Amino acid sequence: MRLRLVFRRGGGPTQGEVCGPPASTVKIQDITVGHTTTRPGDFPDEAIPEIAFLGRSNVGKSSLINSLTQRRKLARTSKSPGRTQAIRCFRIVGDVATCFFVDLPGYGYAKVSRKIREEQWGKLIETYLQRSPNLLVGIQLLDIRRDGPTKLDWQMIEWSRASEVPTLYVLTKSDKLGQSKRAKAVAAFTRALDLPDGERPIPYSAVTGAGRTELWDALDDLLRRATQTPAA
Ligand SMILES: Nc1nc2c(ncn2[C@@H]2O[C@H](COP(=O)(O)OP(=O)(O)OP(=O)(O)O)[C@@H](O)[C@H]2O)c(=O)[nH]1
Ligand SMILES: [Mg+2]
Repeated sequence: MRLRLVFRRGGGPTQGEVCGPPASTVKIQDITVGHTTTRPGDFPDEAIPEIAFLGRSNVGKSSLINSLTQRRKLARTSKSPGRTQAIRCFRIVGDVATCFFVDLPGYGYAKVSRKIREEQWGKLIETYLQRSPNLLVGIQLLDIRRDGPTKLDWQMIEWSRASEVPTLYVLTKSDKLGQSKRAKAVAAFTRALDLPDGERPIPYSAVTGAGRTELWDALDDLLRRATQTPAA
């Protein structure tokens, strides 16, 4: 039986809201590699919530997917940027809901020609963000070692905000900073992103797993709301 989505674009809950019983860490029962495409508008034909991972090339999108699922080799990671060129979906069967994790190609990869970046990458991502019928939330990844979002990050963030895609912000590679620098970076990004009161980006390390429970709790909460049966 297909899950019925009650989530609506633009009307979604925000990261800081509390609703229902406290969220617990999602238990994953099964993971399979699903739909993969390089064609704009070619969406998965299964209507389950999609969680999309957005961020510049090499920021750690594929590593975050592997860390959240605790599968080391699910999404391909690489030291050389530009590894993920296609939209790749992973079907996650959890105890809360079944959903797709969507690994998107990173932006800002200098070696890809401008024409390809604008005509192919741009169309692929823009069409996905604007038209994907089951996109539940975008996870915007930002490197914690920067002082704030870069110019390209801002372009992406403005795109998501214009498309009314609810967004969670994750600061990657948090193991690279000591505790006090990490706290300062979280405060700086919170200010720069102008997040509503009580919300903050989640510092995450794919190396140590720090941030995993906090991020899963936020996703768990969104998935519960998206897949609950509406009252008659
Ligand atoms: N220390 C540390 N390194 C990380 C972390 N996350 C990712 N990396 C490293 O950063 C590099 C890029 O990681 P990927 O996950 O492949 O990045 P990506 O965003 O998927 O890159 P593209 O597919 O090119 O867009 C790899 O060398 C990872 O090992 C982290 O939390 N801590
Ligand atoms: Mg990748």
